[in-house]
Amino acid sequence: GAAAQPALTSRPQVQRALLALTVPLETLQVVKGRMLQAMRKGLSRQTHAQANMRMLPTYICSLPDGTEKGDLLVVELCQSHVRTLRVTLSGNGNQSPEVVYKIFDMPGDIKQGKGEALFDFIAQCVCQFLAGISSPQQRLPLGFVFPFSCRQTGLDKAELISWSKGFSCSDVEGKDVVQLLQSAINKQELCHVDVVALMNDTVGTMMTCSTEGEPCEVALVVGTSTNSCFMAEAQQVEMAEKASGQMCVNTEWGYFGDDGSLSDVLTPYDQRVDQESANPGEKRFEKLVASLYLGEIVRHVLTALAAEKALFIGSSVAVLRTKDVLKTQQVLEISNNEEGMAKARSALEVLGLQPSEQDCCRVQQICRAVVSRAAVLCAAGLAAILSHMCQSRELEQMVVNVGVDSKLYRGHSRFGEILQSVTGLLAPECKATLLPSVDGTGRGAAMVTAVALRLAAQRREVEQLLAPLWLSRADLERVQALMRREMELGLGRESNADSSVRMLPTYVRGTPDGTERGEFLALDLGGTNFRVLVVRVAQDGIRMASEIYIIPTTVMQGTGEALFDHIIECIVDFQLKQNLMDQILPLGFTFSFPCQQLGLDKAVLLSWTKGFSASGCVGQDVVHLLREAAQRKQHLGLKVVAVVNDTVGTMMSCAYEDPKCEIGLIVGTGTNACYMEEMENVGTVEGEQGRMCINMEWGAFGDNGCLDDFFTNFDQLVDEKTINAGKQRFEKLISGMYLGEIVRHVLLALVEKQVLFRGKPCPKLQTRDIFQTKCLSTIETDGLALQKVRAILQDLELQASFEDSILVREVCQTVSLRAAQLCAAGLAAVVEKMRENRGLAQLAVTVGVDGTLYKMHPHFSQNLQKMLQDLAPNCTVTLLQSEDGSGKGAALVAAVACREAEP
Ligand code: 0WK
Ligand code: BGC
Repeated sequence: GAAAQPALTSRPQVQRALLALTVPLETLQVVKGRMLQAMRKGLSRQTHAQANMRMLPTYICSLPDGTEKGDLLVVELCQSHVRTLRVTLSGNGNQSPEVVYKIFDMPGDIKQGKGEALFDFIAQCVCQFLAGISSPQQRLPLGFVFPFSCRQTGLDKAELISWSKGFSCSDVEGKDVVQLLQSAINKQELCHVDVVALMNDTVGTMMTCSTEGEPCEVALVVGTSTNSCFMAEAQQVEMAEKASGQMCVNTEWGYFGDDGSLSDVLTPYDQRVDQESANPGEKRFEKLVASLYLGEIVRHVLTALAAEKALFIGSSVAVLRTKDVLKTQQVLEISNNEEGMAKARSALEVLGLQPSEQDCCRVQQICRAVVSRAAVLCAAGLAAILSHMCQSRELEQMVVNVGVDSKLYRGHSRFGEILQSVTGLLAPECKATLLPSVDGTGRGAAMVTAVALRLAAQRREVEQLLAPLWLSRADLERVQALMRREMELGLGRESNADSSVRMLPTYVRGTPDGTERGEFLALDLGGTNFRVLVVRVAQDGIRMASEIYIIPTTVMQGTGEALFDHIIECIVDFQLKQNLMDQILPLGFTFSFPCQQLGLDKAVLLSWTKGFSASGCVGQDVVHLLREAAQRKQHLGLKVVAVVNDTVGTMMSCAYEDPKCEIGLIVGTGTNACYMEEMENVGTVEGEQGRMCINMEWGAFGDNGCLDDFFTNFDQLVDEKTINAGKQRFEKLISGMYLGEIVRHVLLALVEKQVLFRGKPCPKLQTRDIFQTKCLSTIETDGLALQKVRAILQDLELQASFEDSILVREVCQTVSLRAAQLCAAGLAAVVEKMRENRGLAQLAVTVGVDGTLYKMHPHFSQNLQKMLQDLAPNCTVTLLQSEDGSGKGAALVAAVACREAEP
């Protein structure tokens, strides 16, 4: 390879120069490592300001999906000209859109003139271009390719940070360039153009190289200057505050090394190039790889070697002191294999250096070394980007396409080969395909503009569709007031029947006082799992052992006899396992369905909920049904002393830890709440003294139509398909059994509106209950890489793009937030009533909470707490998560029942 050559021909000076220009692999590894650090520094909010690599957000969050269609205008501001294009996208994959373009050379001085003059010139180009082509009168969207570092706050809001590449127009830095161009265009009367997107040239390249099947997620520009961009995980782009999805980041890697982190690569030749540049000390990486400088580097090497009498012996080398006397184009041609030597001779002769054969050979070696160094340093930069992407996507391996817009790449085949192979060496976990962009950034810019329009249109569709699920403060205050009214009606002896919230007395008159003692069996039926427990309540606390048993759907929806027989079988199995066959322990039965309690151990089932519908139970005393089953099974050891609702069991369990706990809340498969009400307010039970726990059965809130304004068509669709349509309407807005179904119907509607899964119908999405609440919780987990959301959807046979994954996450967030806020409105009504009951200005109360949705969902509890605080500011509510389920509570109620039963 190149290295071999020198030994043969050169003098030590040339040898040394070539060595200095050769960056060993281990140094490249170090450079890659430093670039990774610099990238992280630029992405982090804390260190962004000091970062050399600015990692600028571009607000490009999605790649074209081939459905974009329409006429779009693009303007590219290039080194010496402005190019205007009209791109017509057909929407069928857009492989080969129709492009018309025109190039307008830029007057020499405009780059150093007034900013206004520059933008007026660009606007005139646009208008002349439009006048030249037959364009329809309607307003045309325009994408502006502006290859300078900008601080963007949106696709159409970009402030110029600093000019470069010879531009230095006044009154532009620090200003919004989109506005400057739009107002320049508005000055041109007959121009109906809206600037809807501005992008860096690297972004234009990435999009140009992206095709439907082969998205490009990284792009390099190595031309007059150099830069790169890539699709980062949005949550890592801390300056952009975009929680999820991806966002393209413009690295501005030209500035890498300005903090000295390239010191062990820079050679004295580079120092001289930098000192003579327009911006000494700045853009050190750019000055090693961009074509604006390669010629200069070679010139300084030749100057140095000539000074050491290692080259051009006998010729005056004064010419080598002239800046830019050696063009990068020449360097590329000289380093070319075939006619490189010839090029070297002619170039050096033109400079009057009468080169010897050896001189030409050495000059070629130097040119090759400089170009190769540029290529391997680019490779180190690209490898850093690829490894960063692989890490942040938590992938072992990554396959990615890289768009490359580079004269060097096009002009010098070895540049591309070196770039490809060294990147592979430095980032072996990434398989990168380099895709040269053929026609600049025009098509890509059109894609960005089209995507911007598509996203804007889609956003409008999405917001319209989701709006009914967004509850305002006023909506929630209204739900709170309606809940309060229904509670009052439910407590009234006369009005109880009109209320949808049945406010069922539980005959539990107090929370544990710590004197409870004994050993109890407990059953916990109605939640996700059926549990049988043994609970020992002693001086030093409560110990328990339990077993979970499955209730098959066929038993849940079979006969009551079969259901209760199944329960007895589980009890027997548990007693065998726990060696309890020879003891008759008092049993507390948590039965999580609406029951009319007629005593602590007598409860008549009013209706089934949550997917249960066992026959012959409604209207029956469930304790009697259990005892009958025990007889049928000759199980004589059954002594049921209490039956409680899971809300009551949960309140009692938590009250054992925190005496201020006087409310129980379940948000699981179903939802419900209970609380300690003043007996004087419980019109349906005799007695005015003390308090009694009321099982609100708020799941049925709204079954009398009082919540109809809040039901969306998605809720209607969910309710219609349940086995208890029209019932438990509040529960069906909140609880775990239904949230997934609401989400599924919203997604179906979004597919219908062509804004999800590209409108392609997904048979799997027609399947009921594919979205389990567990799945929602995972999708909404903070920081979950979008890749994982896609994977979850893939498991559901839903082919989701990143965009789709973001939208699915937003739908999940919207539906679960509504559930938490409605729950907060219900709870606010309860704590406010208790505060008024007790005539307190401020109430401090604890709520014992259980249920899979509340426990597993990443945001439910915070969203509930926040809205509860807003709706009931005079109540300090502590939400205490129940650790041991309501089985313990049932045992405590049983203990009270036993104590009361003692003579
Ligand atoms: C665990 C309690 C049980 C209650 C359940 C509700 O021990 O009584 O029914 O929580 O949550 P789910 O299992 O329905 O999510
Ligand atoms: C039942 C309540 C139960 C709640 C939570 C509702 O469906 O009607 O009795 O408390 O689910 O499990």
